[in-house]
Amino acid sequence: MTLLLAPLPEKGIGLPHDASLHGWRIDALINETSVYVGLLFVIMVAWVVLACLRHGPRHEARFDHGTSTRSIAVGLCIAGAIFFVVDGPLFVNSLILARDVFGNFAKVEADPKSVRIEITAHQWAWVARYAGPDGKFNTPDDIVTFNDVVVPEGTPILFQLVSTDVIHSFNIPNMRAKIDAVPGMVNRVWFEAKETGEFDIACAQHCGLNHYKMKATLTVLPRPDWEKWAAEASANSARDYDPDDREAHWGWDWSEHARI
Ligand SMILES: [Cu+2]
Repeated sequence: MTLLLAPLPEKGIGLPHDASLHGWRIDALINETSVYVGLLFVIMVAWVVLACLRHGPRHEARFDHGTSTRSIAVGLCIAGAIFFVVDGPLFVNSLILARDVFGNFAKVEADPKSVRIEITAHQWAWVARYAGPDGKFNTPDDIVTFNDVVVPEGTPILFQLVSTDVIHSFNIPNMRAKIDAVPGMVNRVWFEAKETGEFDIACAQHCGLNHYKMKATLTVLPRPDWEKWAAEASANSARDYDPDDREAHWGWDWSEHARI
């Protein structure tokens, strides 16, 4: 098995390396936001500088309480321009992305190649469960890993997540995937890796004293290598299966009612 284990370099001060198929869509929204925020910052600073230069100590102060028709009209125009040029398009584009890509679970669920993984978050670790060859969770051939998620490249990976204690957040920056694990809910997220390698999984909600320890590893393998890994891991699980170890049987039936 050839495996690239060296962490990918994170160059510069920009976003983390994007190793996912659809990550560029998120990056485009972030970059668009940054451009508008930068532009507004420059306009505001120029405005303040201009006001300082024009209205020095010898200039007689003229002011109102912002209740004049002119003040209200100017305020509404600026707010409206910002909303329709900046917030509105960002909001609409986010909704379109959520509908067509990141929230389009029906399409990913229907793909026979996709890999399903259940994640249980707890203070302070991630436990992952794969269904194994029978396709059913909580059976002897399930693969269970601890702080270690192994997935194939070029395949949609579907996660359902729960938490047994407090709110955690399953965050894989290099895959632009992030979702909270909330007690009492099954949440979900998906991504597709476009390259092999090792990537960080972190918890993005401050979840207690040892929050910093919730670091796991995502390993992306070429599909044939992953299939070999899964077959071996499943055979090991089936051999070591203990029907009396009830604590180990925490999996659930793949939920139709999972939410984003
Ligand atoms: Cu956490």
